[in-house]
Amino acid sequence: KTISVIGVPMHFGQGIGGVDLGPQALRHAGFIDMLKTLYTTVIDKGDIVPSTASGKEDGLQNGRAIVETTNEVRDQVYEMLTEGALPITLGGDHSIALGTLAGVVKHDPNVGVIWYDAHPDLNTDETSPSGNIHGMPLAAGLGIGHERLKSLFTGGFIKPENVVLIAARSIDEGEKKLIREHGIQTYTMPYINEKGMAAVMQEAIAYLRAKTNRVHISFDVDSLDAREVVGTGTRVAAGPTYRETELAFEMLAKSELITSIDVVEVNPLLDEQNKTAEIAVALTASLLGKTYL
Ligand code: DIR
Ligand code: MN
Ligand code: MN
Ligand code: MN
Repeated sequence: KTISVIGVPMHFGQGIGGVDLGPQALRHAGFIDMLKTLYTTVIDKGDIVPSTASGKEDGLQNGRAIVETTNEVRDQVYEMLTEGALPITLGGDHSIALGTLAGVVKHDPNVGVIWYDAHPDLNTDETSPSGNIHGMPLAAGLGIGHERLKSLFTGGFIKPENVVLIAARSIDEGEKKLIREHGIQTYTMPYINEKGMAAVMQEAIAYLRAKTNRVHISFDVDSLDAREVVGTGTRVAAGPTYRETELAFEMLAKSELITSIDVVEVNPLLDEQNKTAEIAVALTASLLGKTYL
C-alpha cells in the first residue's frame, strides 16, 4: 500500500493565525519519517499553495478562497485514491476537509466517515454562531448548507447513515437539530465515559462495517482533552485523553477499514514546543497500525 501526503497550509476557515503552519509543524515533528517506518512507499506531494484571502462575500467568510483551495484538495485526493494510495491531508483548519470529503465520495459514493472531533462541524452559513467555515465541512459533505460549499461535491454527497461522530461535546443548536433530523450516529463524551472507549469503538466499527468497507477519518486534534492539546484554536474540556485516542486508533487500524485520513487544526503558534504536532504524529502512527513489539 502506498501512502500519499498533501499539506494544505490554509487558515481561512477560522480567525486565529498559525493553523496555516500546521503542515510544517507536523513535518518538523517527523510525520513523514513516521510513515516511512510503517510503509515502504511514501509519496510526499508537498503543500498546496492556498488562494489569497477573499473576505466576506455572499454570506461566507473567505468562501471563495476556501472553495478554490479545496477544489485542488478534492482533485489531489481523488487522484491518489484512483492510483490505489491512502491519502493523508495535513491541515490547515478543518475547512480543508471539504476537499477531502469531496474527493473520497467521488471515488466511492458509499464511503464511510469518522468525524473524530470535539465539534460535529455540521453548521451552515445560516446556523453558525461564528461564521467560520471550519465548522461547516461535514454539513456540506452531506449536501446541506451554502450552494458555494456544496458545489465542491462534483461526485455526490456522503450518506448521513455512513457517518459516525466520536468525542463530540461542543455542539451548536443547529448541529443538534441536524443530528436528530438525519439520525447521525453520535458518540458524545458522556456515552464514551459510561461505556468506555473500547466498547464504543467496537460499536462504531461494527456500525460502519455493516455499511461499507472504506472509511475516511477526519481527525481534528481539538478532539483531545483541552489539557492535552495546547496547540489548537478551539480547545474543549472533558475530551478523550491521548491514551483513549491511542486505543481508539489502534482498534481502527486492526479493523482495516481506514482508507484516507485528515489531520487538522494543529496550530504551532498556540503550542508549547510543538507538542500538539508530536501527539498528532504518534496518534496517526497508531491509526496506521504501529506496534510496540
Ligand atoms: C464552532 C467551532 N462549532 C463553529 N467549530 C470547530 O465555529 O462552528 N470545529 N472548532 O472543529
Ligand atoms: Mn473540526
Ligand atoms: Mn473541533
Ligand atoms: Mn476547530
